[in-house]
Amino acid sequence: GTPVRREAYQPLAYGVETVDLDFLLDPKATQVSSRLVCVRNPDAPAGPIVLFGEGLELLSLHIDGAEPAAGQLRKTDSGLELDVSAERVVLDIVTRIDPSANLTLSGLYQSRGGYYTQCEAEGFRSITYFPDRPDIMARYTVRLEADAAACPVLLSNGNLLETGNLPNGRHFARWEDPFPKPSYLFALVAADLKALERKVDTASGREVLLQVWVEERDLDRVGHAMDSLIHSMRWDEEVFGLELDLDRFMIVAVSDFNMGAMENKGLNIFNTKYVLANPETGTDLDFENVESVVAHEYFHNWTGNRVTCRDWFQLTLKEGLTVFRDQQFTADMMARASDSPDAAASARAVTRIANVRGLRGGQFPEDAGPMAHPIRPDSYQEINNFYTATVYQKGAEVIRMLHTLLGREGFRNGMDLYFSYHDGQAVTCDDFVGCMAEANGADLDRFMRWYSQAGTPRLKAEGVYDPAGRSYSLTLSQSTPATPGQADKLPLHIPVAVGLIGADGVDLPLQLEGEAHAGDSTRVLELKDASQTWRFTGIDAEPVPSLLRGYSAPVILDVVEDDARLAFRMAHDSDPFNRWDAAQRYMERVALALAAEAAAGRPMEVPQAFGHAFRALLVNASLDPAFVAETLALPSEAYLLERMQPADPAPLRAALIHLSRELGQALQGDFLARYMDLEVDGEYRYHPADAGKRALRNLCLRYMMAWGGPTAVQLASLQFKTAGNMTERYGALAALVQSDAPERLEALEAFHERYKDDALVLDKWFLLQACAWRWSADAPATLERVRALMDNPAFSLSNPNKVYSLLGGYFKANAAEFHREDGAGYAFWAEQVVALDRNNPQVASRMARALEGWRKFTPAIQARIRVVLEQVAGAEGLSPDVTEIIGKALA
Ligand code: B3K
Ligand code: ZN
Repeated sequence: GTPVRREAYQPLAYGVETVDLDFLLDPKATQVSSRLVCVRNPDAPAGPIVLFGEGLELLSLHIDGAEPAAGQLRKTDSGLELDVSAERVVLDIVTRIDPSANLTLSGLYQSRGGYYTQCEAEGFRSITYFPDRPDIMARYTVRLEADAAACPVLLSNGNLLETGNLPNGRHFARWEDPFPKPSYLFALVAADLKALERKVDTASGREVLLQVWVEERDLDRVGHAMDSLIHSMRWDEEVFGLELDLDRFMIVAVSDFNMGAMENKGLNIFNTKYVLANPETGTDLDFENVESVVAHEYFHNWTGNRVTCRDWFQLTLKEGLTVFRDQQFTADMMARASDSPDAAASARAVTRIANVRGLRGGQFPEDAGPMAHPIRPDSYQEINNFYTATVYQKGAEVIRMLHTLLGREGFRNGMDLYFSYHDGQAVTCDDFVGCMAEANGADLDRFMRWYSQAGTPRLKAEGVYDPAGRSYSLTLSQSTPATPGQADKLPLHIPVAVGLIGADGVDLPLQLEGEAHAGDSTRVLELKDASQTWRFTGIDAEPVPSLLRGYSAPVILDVVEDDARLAFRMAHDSDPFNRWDAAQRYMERVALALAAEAAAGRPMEVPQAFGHAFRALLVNASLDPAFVAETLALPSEAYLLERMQPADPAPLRAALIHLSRELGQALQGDFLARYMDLEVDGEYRYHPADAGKRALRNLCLRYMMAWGGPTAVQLASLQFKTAGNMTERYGALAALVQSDAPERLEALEAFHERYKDDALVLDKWFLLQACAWRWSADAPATLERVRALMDNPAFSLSNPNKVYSLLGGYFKANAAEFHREDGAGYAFWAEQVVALDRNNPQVASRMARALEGWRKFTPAIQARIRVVLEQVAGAEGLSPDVTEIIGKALA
């Protein structure tokens, strides 16, 4: 379709003051009655009342109680327009919809016999006619009526006013949300659910009711979500002074859901994956994810709901900020269990590392491909395609830079000002940054370019030591590559946290030219021009720079560092993030060099020095195991493919297999020793210290298995059989899947048998097989396995979690198998994208995106991919979602 443009924003002539909804829920014929009090917006140009509607059957419409006059009501491409002259009119609209036929999982749909809604971004318009835009904020009351046996629980936003029984086995409930909200935050649930409940006091002493609603059989898996919710409430009170504003806060878990969760006011709806976790079914990572998604949605109550977005181009206003908040929360949760400041710093770094891994593996490829867009896009064809890593993850990095530039207190002052000016409003990113600037007397004009420029900036650093002057000059230069529609880029305002390490491995105190004395050993330099130089004085010998500490800006750092210097920083950098980064850079260098050898058909050899640097971290028992696990884990293939020019998955995979195998073999004794002494005794608890040990232990097991000796197979089998929790069981299975030993199939089989009725655990089983590498030439090909798994009774193309695990795992996390030379992976992709698109365009579009970065590959690979891109482009009845992705990929 025609793109929507940010510049074209116009307020609507009529807003809505109150909405009264009445739902007569029925699987095939749900009747929705809506009464809207529409009010003329004095700040908007004159115009009709605009109502969006999609796939609705209009039963009746009355204006102030009367039928519309001739010509007063018009049908448009997107809904209805109504000409009225009064300042204030009451509309009564009755529509009928068919939830059972709605497989898009947007709007009102059914899942396992219950009714659920998903309205962000534009789902409300497929429930009823409405000015469905985030700048239309109204107060809602909702009446729900449904079959009492099938749907004993009836929920909507806000406070419960009344419930009652009706004839014919029906019942009803009435809800009222006291806060004005945009339609995308509307929600209802009618289903057979049970709740875990807690009553807690807010900081100001108000008692609030917390509920987590799940199917009865899942009640033993909700404790962690409830704890996470309570921790989130406390954190937002303590760190931002923000309290829950409702008397009741509900979380509902549903197993058919397009994304992670949704922050509907007072009624968050979650994918079961981010609610349910107990030691038997969830890994440490699941526990961590539940905690951070619960926090994320809860934090939206202020950053998103109380202050919302004026239009969807401003999405990062709420998403970037809320991701930043949930990242800070997770870091605090990790650190609070630590027993020393160093341990706390390392724990925080582990969170930061996970954030940055996500950014590099997910956002960098997006920013380098045909979908590259600024965190505040200028146009889109389908808004659902713009819930991206750029808007979310890079958006969070932009907020983090503000935090770095303004400091913790300055940032908090900016937040306070933001709420004091904009509570209850729908605003823009300029409004947010404006508050940050005003509260701090800061000039952030140049900083705003982060909102308008796409592409990952390159930061180049060159240092020159002057022995005579005892000074060290650091020159930082920046450039941003061209992206689609943006040929020329301007310099950005980039905070670069810098330290200088002395020859003894200890940080030097830093004194910039012109300063009276030395200060901290990490300094934030503010690069604003294309190139700037800073001179550090009082430096007795050439230092080793440690740049971009804590990853202070979302850029690619380009600095000449030889292997020895990387090994030095791996051993000594006092900034744990940079210590990890040094290890990753070294590993990347080794992996890409091996891949080049493999591509050229030459033998691969792992440099000894790398093995030594790797081993030094492996055997260092004074380091936090969680941190060590991060430093020794391979960089993601997605990220390495981005760094490889041209990208070529097969030799890269060969290199990674070779590297893991060589390390596993050379360091077998060390891996085994660490494996043995990292065993966690006692009952499972989700605790960062225990989780760190399990993570490193599982990593050791995988390296041992990569080498493949009999001890490895024995250990993995034993761990698999005796595991007392899912982290250990799944860790062992993941290791076994790397081998060709018969134990591999036995374990997969046993796992399936044990969990065949457990949807979420089976998702892991599907994922593991979809992502499996082939460790030997005669291992069975993954594609055939994936196809066969689609016939498993537990698999379903209409359940997004299943699709993300099996198909998403194969398309997005198994490059060497997906890009197999005969093109069979691509043909499978085309077939599945088209099939998915018939029912669920959002899920189809996510899968379609697996090939958008096709131009980074070798010419031979590109030629094969072009064929299937064109094939999908020519498919009949393609959704706008997939059309946009494929169109941009081929442009
Ligand atoms: N705001 C939702 C995402 C909605 C996606 C719509 N396609 C979840 C979140 O970011 O918290
Ligand atoms: Zn969000």
